[in-house]
Amino acid sequence: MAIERTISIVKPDAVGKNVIGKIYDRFESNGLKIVAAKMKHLSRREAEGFYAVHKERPFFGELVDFMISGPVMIQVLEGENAVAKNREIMGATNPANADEGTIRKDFADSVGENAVHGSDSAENAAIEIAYFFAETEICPRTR
Ligand code: DAT
Ligand code: MG
Repeated sequence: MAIERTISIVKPDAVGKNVIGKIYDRFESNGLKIVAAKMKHLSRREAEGFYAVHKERPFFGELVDFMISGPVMIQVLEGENAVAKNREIMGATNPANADEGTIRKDFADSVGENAVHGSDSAENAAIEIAYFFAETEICPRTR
């Protein structure tokens, strides 16, 4: 299976609950390696640009307001099948529908405030990684 990279964001609700480490443990326990990370309080413009694909959705304003309500922790995860594996570890968008043992089941309160973001395809992962990180900020750990 191919080694991939994906973007993960610990959203303001989970940063506020002080569970960054608990969420990082889920990645590491499942074989994903953190190869870059930064904490950032996004500007409105950064959040709107990141979620531009959703700009016509009715929840866009609410989503942007939430994403700039506090700092986020942004990381690049690397590993076999990283995009799909991270999505699996995250659980369904709505925590009410998330499987037991997933991040959203354990740490999210609602579909709007759902603890984590994860890229949904390898193609979008590449775009999202480049949105937040220069290649020189990424430290490959697989050889
Ligand atoms: P995901 O984050 O699982 O990839 P998505 O890409 O469909 O989900 O939506 C992006 C984010 O937008 C999601 O994490 C939370 C918010 N969102 C999605 N559907 C929503 C809804 N029905 N009401 C409020 N916020 C929603
Ligand atoms: Mg998505």
